[in-house]
Amino acid sequence: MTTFPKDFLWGGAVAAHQLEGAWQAEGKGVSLADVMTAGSNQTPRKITAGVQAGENYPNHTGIDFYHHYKEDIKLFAELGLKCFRTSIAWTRIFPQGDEAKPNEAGLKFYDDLFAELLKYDIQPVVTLSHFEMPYHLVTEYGGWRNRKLIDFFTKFARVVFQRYRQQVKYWMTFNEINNQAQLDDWFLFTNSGLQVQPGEDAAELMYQAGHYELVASALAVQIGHQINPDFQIGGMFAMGPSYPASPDPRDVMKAERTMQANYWFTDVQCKGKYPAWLKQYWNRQNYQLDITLEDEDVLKAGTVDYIGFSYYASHVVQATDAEADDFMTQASDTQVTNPTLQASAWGWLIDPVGLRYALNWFTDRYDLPLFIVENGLGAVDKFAKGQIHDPYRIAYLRDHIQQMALAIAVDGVNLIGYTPWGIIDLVSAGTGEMSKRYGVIYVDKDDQGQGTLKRWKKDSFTWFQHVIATNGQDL
Ligand code: BGP
Repeated sequence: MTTFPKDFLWGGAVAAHQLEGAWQAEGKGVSLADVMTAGSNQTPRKITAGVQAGENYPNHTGIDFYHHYKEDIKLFAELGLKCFRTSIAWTRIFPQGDEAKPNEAGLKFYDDLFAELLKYDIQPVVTLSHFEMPYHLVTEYGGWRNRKLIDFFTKFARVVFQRYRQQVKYWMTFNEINNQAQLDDWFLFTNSGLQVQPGEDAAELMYQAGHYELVASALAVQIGHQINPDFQIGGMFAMGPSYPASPDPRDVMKAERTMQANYWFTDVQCKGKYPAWLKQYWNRQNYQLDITLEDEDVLKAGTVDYIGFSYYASHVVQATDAEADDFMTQASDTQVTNPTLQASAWGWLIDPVGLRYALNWFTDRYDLPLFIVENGLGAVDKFAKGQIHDPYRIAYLRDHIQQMALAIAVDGVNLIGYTPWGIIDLVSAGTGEMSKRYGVIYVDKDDQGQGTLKRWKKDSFTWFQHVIATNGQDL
């Protein structure tokens, strides 16, 4: 059975704000993540109005990757990684977001980081915007509700494309751009820097901001290809398939609606145009969106080269009478449990077959190369005498890799790589916890920010090392 191609990109994924720390080093500006406190499974993170004294901001220190990256990359090399997905912190390059000139010290940091990776033949894979835009763009411009953001973002993109045109081949524009479709306050803020004001329609605002991001992304694709025609520039989507709760056709329709409502961003980035149902929906809602004919041409000309996506869990949805044609009903309102699956300690349903389903769904719909740029299990690990036994993580990764192998060998899916999330423990984006760990490398730091920051290999490190060494043959 042919499974993983010879040049398959086994890797690991992180985002700058979740691990670098050094939040004020060498001119770095304040990002969205810098104004979010630590939360927990029970307590949501607070978004504070600027950095406030006396609050706990875990992203300020992360795991201090900024000062430890050489030692960490050495471990990645030992693990056998072929690629490493990270983001470039926008605030290191343009601290406020609207400056005329970039911050040279910030650019230099990524010169050094990428050089260190390449020294070990580890390819950097880069996300341009991963929940960490400059906070100044929120306070001064209202985030992505403002068309000016397109210029600020494309300027940032041009600068880093130009600077790293020899070092980086695989890029992604916006991390999980589709999360905001759920209209959750946290996602609206982290994705788009939006804070809904009294009297505003959150959905209309999200559509407007999303449109500007899509235009910015399409322009970035074009700019990138001009700078280096070999660049592969992808979209990045949060994929969590929605299954119908029963064979009742209304549940099946509900699942279809939920998929449409969550993946129209993907339609635009891959097909270059909005789906028909969405335009009808905007008309029915009487939304007055600023979408010009020129924008539509930009979207057409800036489709992505591949689909990057995260996959953690699937969902089950159930129809309720009132909502048949309301595309904005949040999936979570009508989610029901799935008795066939186990959940993680954070309630995320563990569904390896759902990953194969997702790979097929993307392929059937868009026929583009696929790159799984996040997947993994957030769990509490026990550290004892320098050892971390994490068979649950090994089982999770193994089961998902098995489904990837089937999708390649049986279904003919064009899957180019796999970068498990949080390959080294880092700050959780959703809760700000350190104790929600994904890594195969353990970092000694707790939720209160205490610890030596020493790195330790978990059992999953040795296991994943062997998986990569055998190109996924021996799981
Ligand atoms: C994705 C984000 C990541 C990441 C991951 C795990 O949504 O792209 O930044 O953190 O989810 O989520 P969490 O950290 O909340 O467990």
